[in-house]
Amino acid sequence: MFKKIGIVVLLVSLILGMSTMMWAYKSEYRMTLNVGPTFYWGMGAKKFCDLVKEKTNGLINIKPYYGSSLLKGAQMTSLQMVSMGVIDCAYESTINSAPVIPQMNIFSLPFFINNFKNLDKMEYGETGKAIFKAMEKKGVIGLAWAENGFRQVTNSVREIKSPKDMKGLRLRVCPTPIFIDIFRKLGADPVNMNWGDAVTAFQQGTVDGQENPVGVLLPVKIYQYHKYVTFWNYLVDPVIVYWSKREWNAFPPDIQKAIREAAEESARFEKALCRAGLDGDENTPGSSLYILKHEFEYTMQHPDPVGFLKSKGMKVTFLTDEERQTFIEATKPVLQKWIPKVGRDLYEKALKDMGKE
Ligand code: X2X
Repeated sequence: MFKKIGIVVLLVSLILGMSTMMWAYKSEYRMTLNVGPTFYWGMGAKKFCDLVKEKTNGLINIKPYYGSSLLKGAQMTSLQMVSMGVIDCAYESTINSAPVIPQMNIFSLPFFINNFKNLDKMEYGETGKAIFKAMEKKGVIGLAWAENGFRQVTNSVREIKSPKDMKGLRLRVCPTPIFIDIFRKLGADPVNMNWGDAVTAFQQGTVDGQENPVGVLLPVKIYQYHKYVTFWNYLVDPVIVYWSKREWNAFPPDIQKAIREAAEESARFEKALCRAGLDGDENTPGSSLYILKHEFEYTMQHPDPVGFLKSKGMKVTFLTDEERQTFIEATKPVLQKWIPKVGRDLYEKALKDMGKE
C-alpha cells in the first residue's frame, strides 16, 4: 500500500517537475544586436548563444537577430526594448544604449580614454560597476563587457591630420547628439544615420566618410569606398551583454550562473577578435592574438588589420603627438559640455580608475 502511494507520489512529482521545466522556459529567447554575423561583434554574439545552449544543456536557446532587425534598424531603441521585456537580451554597443542611460556617453567623450589599458581599468573598475548599477535601475542586467573598439575615421576626399582637413566633409555618424557636437566642432558636416542605411550611403557617395572600429571597417570592405583612414582612437565603443531584468530575476541561480559564464567567455573571445593585431603579436603573452591562439585555438583571418587596409590601397595615417593635440584642443568644449551630462561623479570615477587624477 505505502509502496504504491510512494510510486504515485514519485510519478506525480516527476510529471510536475518535467512540466515546470517545459513551461518555465521559452522555446526561443530573442537577442538584438546592431551588426551582422560576419563582424567580430556578431561572431562574439553567436558564440554567446552557442555557449548558453551548451552550458544549460539546451534549456535556453537564444536566437540572434542581426542588424537590429527586431527594431527595424532603429539601433538607438535597443536598450529600451530589452528593459520593457519586448526583447529578452542584447549584445549591444554602449553608444546605442545612451538614449536611456546617459552615463554610457562616458565612452564617447572625445580623446578621454585613448587606449585599451585605460578602457579595461574603467570597465573592470568603479566606472563599470556604476554603469551596471545604472542599467539595473533601468530594468536590464549587465552580464559582461565585450567590444566594438576604438573608432577610426575614414573618407574618400583627403587625408585627415588636423581639424582643418575635416572642413566641410560630410560624415555619417551614429544617431546620437554627442557625435554631432564633436564633428561640428571639428568643422565637418556630420549626419546622424542608422547603421542599416550607412553602407548604401557609402556606396552612393551621399556621404564622404564615416567613423568605426576595424571590426566594422574590414567586413564592410570600407576600402571599396574610402581611400583614407586616420587612426586617432578618439573615442571607444564597448559592447555590453545584458538581459531583461524581470526575466533574469525569474531564472533559477544555476541558469543565471551558466548564462553569466557564457557571457564572460564569449566577451573575452570577442574582445580579443576586436583587438587582434592592435595590442601586440601572438608571441606577446596577454596580447589578443596570444589569447586567441592559446585559450581559443583560433586563427585570425586578418591578424594585422592595419597592414590589411594598406594592402587594399588605403592611405593609413597615425597622428603625431602635436597633430593629436590640435584635435584635443578643438574638442575641449565638447568634453566640457558633456561631463555634466554623463555625471561629474562618474567622470571622476573614470579618472580615478585610469589613474589620471
Ligand atoms: O552604428 C554604428 O556605427 C555601429 C555599428 O558602430 C554601432 O552600432 C555603434
